Amino acid sequence: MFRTTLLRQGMAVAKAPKATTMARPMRFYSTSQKKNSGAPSFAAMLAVASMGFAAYSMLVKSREGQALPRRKQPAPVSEEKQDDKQQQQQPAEEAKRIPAFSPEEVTVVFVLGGPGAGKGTQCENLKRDYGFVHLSAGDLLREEQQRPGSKYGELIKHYIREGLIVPMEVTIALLENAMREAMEKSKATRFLIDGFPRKMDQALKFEEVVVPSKVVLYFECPEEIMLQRLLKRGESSGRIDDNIESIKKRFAVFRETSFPVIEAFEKQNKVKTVSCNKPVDEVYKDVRESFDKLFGEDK
Ligand code: UP5
Ligand code: MG
Repeated sequence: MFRTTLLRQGMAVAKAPKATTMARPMRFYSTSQKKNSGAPSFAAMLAVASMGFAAYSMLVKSREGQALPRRKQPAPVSEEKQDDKQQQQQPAEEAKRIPAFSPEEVTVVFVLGGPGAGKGTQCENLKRDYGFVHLSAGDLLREEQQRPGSKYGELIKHYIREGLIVPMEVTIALLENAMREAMEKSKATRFLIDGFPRKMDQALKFEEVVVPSKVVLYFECPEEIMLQRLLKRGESSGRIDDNIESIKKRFAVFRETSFPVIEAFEKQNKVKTVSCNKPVDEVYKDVRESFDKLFGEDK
């Protein structure tokens, strides 16, 4: 629905900012390296802000009239006495409630880690074994970028190539719509949100308007290893960001902007860290240990 509405809007594509930071050779991420990863111009900020407002209006509109899992409300004492008019108003009011989904009914695991850490690879294993729906924010953005007629195509392409973070309104709308689709199609209630949130404001907004996350799975990996993996994948992936220039920018943004998100979740005791510097099967063994405790058959 977001996509259809998007098409009808004819909104101008924002002139996107350029990345200004380059990666320094380093192995580990620490709290002492926080810097601004790009200084957008005033015009770009204005364009993004108006795009964000429009995207959110669409998101709210897209919720109207949809019956999906939401926070359970205690029945009002006078429920049986409500007149017809009041009863007609209720569904529309409920549809606008935020967060959109109840954390008691919908489980979200944020899967985070540097570029090439192995998030997508491990999510596919988890999808198979634990009945999760795997939603990669990067895949959803690439799909939107390639969709013929997308008003956001050029903007997304620029941000991805520069390793920058696409304005959250676009990503959150794509994620929420994909969650709804999966709920409608297969009554899905468990979601792996791969590669999102990458910025603190994204984390706060998603948890406010969509659903609070249950746990954060963090794949820890040295940059040198991730670099080798991405360059190897770049030989055949066709991804516009699997080249040395883009990879350096992606690393810098992860280090400076995305890693603090993991640190913030850590303070809430929500993070399960798994080292990725070993073969896929061995990494998965460690992931399973955490998931069996959290989501095993008896859970
Ligand atoms: N591989 C995996 N595990 C291995 C292992 N244990 N041993 C040996 N090899 C292993 O794996 C990468 C490669 O390594 C593969 O070839 C794999 O076989 C091998 P993969 O599972 O794909 O790693 P992953 O962590 O998913 O790497 P990816 O490149 O997808 O991570 P990114 O976070 O960089 O990419 P994403 O698609 O999430 O985002 C791309 C861009 O989209 C971002 O840079 C940003 O511009 C934009 N974006 C946003 O703006 N907002 C968002 O919310 C999300 C994305
Ligand atoms: Mg991935």
